[in-house]
Amino acid sequence: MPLRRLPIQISHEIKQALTDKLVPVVALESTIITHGLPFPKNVEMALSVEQTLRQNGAIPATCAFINGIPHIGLNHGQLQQLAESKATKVSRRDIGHVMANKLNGGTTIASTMILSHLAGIKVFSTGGLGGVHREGQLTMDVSADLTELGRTPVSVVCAGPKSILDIGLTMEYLETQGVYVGTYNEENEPNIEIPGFYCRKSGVLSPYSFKSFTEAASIIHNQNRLGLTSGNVFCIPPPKESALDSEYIAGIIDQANELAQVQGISGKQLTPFLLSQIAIQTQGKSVDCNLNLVYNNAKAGAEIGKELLALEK
Ligand code: PSU
Ligand code: MN
Repeated sequence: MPLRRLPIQISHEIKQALTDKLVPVVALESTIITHGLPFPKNVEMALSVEQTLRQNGAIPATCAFINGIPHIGLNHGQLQQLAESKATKVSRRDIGHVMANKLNGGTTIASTMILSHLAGIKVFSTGGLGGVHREGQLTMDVSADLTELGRTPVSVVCAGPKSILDIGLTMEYLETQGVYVGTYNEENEPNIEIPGFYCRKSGVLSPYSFKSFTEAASIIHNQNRLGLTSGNVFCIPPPKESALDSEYIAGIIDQANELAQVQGISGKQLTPFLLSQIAIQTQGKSVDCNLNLVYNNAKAGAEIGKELLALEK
């Protein structure tokens, strides 16, 4: 469908960039603003990550639902409104409901991929991927991010699935869905592991690694040339300076998972609950790590976007 016929509010700047194909557009999600980070760090992050993308030669495209209308590209007032308001967490299944009821909503990775693909945006950077929750084989709590990656050709640049999840099961699920997962391996380390969001390692080997952003772009480009309809996950280990020690965080995560069970928290509330518990228990260290890795992933997203545009010329 031509862009102008879609019931999506796309900013003028983004429309222009998608038409001109001179500068890459990189999508950003907004559940991290509405449900992932505490106020006011969420606003700070939302503004700074956009700036990081611009400083690295890309146009930011933050996605969200405002009064039920899907938006790609928000102004500062809208970002602020979203960060302060009671917004719904919107994944694929929530979209029609939020539009029909004119609600504000933060988009998860899944729904950001949907909006991005409709608009023709191919690269999306964020913090952490949803996944198969621990005991997921019993609870069937598998993030809709994973099925979306199996059906929508958008590439997600992230710091891996959070260690609150079962990363091994998450990798199995993504393999079944036909999703490439690679970890950035600049230094050519043997046996590189998937990063576990707060930690540079997770104990689970990465199915693939990529040495450069050119290689990442080439993977996307070759899939596009064949018309494959699945997405990709490019994992960037969190910056060394702010990564947390795996043993330190493991105990805190176990406690948070236990508390969630005791309090009967499940479904879409589980991820936000675990994140807030971890923030409390680490006295904000997890939040600082989260912010730094979001900026780091934005830089990588901008580089991959630039390389992809060059290949598409
Ligand atoms: N990881 C983060 N912060 C977040 C999320 C993941 O570090 O806010 C959000 C993302 O929007 C992701 C969603 O798409 O949680 C996954 O939620 P669920 O597991 O309910 O699908
Ligand atoms: Mn879930």
